[in-house]
Amino acid sequence: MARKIIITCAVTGAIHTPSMSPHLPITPAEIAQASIEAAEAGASIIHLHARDPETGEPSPDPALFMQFLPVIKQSTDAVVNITTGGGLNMTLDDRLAAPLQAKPEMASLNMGSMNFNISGSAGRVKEWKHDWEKPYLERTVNHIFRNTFQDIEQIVERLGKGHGTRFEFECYDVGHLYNLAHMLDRGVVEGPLFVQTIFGILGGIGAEPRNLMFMKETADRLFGDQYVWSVLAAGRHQMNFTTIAGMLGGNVRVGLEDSLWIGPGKAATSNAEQVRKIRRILEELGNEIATPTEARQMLALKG
Ligand code: KMH
Ligand code: ZN
Repeated sequence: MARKIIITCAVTGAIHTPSMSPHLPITPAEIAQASIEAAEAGASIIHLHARDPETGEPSPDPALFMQFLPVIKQSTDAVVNITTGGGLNMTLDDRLAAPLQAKPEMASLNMGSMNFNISGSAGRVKEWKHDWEKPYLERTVNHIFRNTFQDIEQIVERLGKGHGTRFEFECYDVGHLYNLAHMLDRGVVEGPLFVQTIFGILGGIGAEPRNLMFMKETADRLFGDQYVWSVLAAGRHQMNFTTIAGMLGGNVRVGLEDSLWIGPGKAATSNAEQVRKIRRILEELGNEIATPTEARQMLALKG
């Protein structure tokens, strides 16, 4: 089979706030609709967070996830990937609550503790629509995104070993690749590893093409043929980084979680618009896009 590119779409996340874009899906119905449209546009994996429908604030409440997960499952064949990164100030138990209930094929697994600041991805913040937004974003200046070795092992133990969920390993810097290699060496995780290398989050490695090459070369050395490479880049770097990654043999992630833009100075009006754009670029350059079935094969998912 010729190599096919997996497109992941991360539809809402926990960083951007409703005042930054009227197109950010917030309610369960909006998240379901955005996911279905993204899958129809060519995304074979949908990465999901939930939000409080009243305020838009990120929420770990499994009841909210359960309002959109079955709708997405019924309407698409896409792989459902639930965050374990959650949002600011959520405990590990909060972060695990929805995935433990939903037992998805895939969940995110963040490979190290770090500073994590909105500035890397948010674009411009002009006004605060909800009371929680300003303090929420200000908290990032003294916030640690906690992912200790013990946290990582606990997520693998409870979700991976417990329910057969496989992971999108989120690596925001070179050290995170070594953390993952350490887990591989100790037999905590096994291949094929879906390694999501992330560029342009303030607190992680910057969005420069030489860093993309360095992360890829490091992953090649550490994981050899035991990994499947994917790339996301925050904000305005999203489309050019994913294009380069596609041409270098990688897979790609887009979506409004990672960027609110569709082009220079132009806001994206939907997740599907971003999926269509990267698909168009990659197909124009001679690549083929993976179906959900092909993505499941490439990543050894439980289906
Ligand atoms: N917001 C992305 C840069 C997670 O959900 O676990 C990383 C992410 C984290 O997707
Ligand atoms: Zn996420």
